[in-house]
Amino acid sequence: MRCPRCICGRIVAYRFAAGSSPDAMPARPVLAILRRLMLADLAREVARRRTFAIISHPDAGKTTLTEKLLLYGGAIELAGSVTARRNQKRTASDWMTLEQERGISITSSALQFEYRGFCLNLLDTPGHQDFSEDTYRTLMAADSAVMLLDAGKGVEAQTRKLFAVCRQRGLPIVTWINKLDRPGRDPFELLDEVEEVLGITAVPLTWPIDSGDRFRGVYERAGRQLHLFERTVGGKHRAPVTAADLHESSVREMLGGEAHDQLLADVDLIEHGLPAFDREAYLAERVTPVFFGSAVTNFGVQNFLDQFVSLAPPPGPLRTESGLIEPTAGYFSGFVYKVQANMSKAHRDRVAFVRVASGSFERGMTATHVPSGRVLRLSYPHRLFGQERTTIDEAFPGDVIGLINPGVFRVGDTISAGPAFRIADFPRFAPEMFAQARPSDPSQRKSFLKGLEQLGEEGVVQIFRERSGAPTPILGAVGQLQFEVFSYRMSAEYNVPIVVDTSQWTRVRWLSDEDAASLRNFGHLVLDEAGRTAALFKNDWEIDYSLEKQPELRLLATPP
Ligand SMILES: Nc1nc2c(ncn2[C@@H]2O[C@H](COP(=O)(O)OP(=O)(O)OP(=O)(O)O)[C@@H](O)[C@H]2O)c(=O)[nH]1
Ligand SMILES: [Mg+2]
Repeated sequence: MRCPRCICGRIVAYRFAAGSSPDAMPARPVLAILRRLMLADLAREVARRRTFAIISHPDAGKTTLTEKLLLYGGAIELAGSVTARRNQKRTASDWMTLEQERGISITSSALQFEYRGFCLNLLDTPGHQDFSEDTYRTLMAADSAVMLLDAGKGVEAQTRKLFAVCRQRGLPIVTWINKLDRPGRDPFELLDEVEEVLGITAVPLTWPIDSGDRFRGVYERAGRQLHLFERTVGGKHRAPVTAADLHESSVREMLGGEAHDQLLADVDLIEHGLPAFDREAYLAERVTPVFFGSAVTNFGVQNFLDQFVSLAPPPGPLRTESGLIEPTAGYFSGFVYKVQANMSKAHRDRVAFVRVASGSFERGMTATHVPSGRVLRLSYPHRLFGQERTTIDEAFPGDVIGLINPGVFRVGDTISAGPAFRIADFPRFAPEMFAQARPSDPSQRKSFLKGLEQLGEEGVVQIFRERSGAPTPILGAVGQLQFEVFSYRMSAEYNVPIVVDTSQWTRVRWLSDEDAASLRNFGHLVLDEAGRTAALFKNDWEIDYSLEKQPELRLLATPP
């Protein structure tokens, strides 16, 4: 007499174990017990979840580390390689053809896997600044972040920006210093740089044993032990590891006297000269714990994962315009942080990535799409794994579920089976580049408009229309690469080669219809995707001049 859903199954068993027939039980106490048990289950599921984003400057190795975490989590058997040759297995997270051709991440992806009783939701993000809108929004869905540094380069420009966004969002940050298998900078110098440039105390939890060709493994502070690794071909399998004592003679023989002396001196300095790690200070974003390793050879990945699951915070409350929503609130709620069209050739559809914020999600449940007020039955939820998807029956706070988007969901939308709410401070970017786009073959206008609508909904570029009614749309982007991705995907996914003519506008300001009518000097009037009026300007000077001549104008840098 088990219900197919695990929670109810346990209740049925409980009721019969208590020796009473279901009919004989008074309805209310049973419901109260059921509710209590469901909430206890929910609290347990929340406590074992870790939802985190991997961030860094381009090329530091985020996708490679993602792949290795999946390998150690048992979610994949063989790690692909970003640089893999054609026809070899590719990484799970860089699934888009364009990503594989260029070896860079263009779009963020969500991957879920289990590790030692924890359920991890890993969000790989693109490092390139042209895609930072996607990265910033993905950070809305994360409870903490892993920041990668290239050991040869230290803190780079884009890392600084992303670190600032994490700070703003209140995300605790773990640091992974990568590429130790290459000649890199001195580890102490790197820690100093983190502290000076980012203004956060860096406390190493592991320490590299030598570097470059001679990188042999890491010293783990928690167990005061060395973990010595062996390389595997192409880093495709887990690296065999042996634990050893710092002072063992075999270790000295293996490393050589000089390197061993250096390691002893380093460890002495770390243990006696640096502050002890304090998890509360990490959660309060005053401290970043630092791990050293090499994602490509798998060195240090397991130590990292073992410690990360107990360090990183479980899902926290969601900040909304009407206050906080706790993950253990008794109703399902979530928000869309991303929309992606045509993820697989087999399913030419649009998927909304929803981060569950509170309550349990069950397949087939109904919830209100807050912006439209429509009640939706959520019948086909998916678990996403890069490009792959499987239907799921339930999900909990911290999880990312994919909902097939029948044109309803837009980025930033909320869904709730309880009270309606809106997210506070959802990141919105004003584009700084504009271009006009048209199909190379005018007879393909219908397919062109379909692609325009779907890729616009996804946010590949922002779409503006001429207020005058002229038919050529204007694309807005934060960076040039967005136009290239748009053009590539129009051709690959909608079969419409297009011509993109870059225009001279670099600024957009939103304004009321009255102000638009009175605009005298500069400002090319357009409508954004939601039909709001905006004006395009060539530069800041044009805006300043307009405001000087018409001080009554109200020009907004982000949509109202
Ligand atoms: N030597 C060495 N190379 C690495 C390591 N990790 C990654 N790489 C290489 O660095 C390059 C970039 O790696 P990715 O994982 O794509 O970097 P990414 O940070 O995801 O890049 P974007 O997503 O485009 O920002 C690839 O050629 C990797 O093989 C490492 O530990 N050691
Ligand atoms: Mg990547």
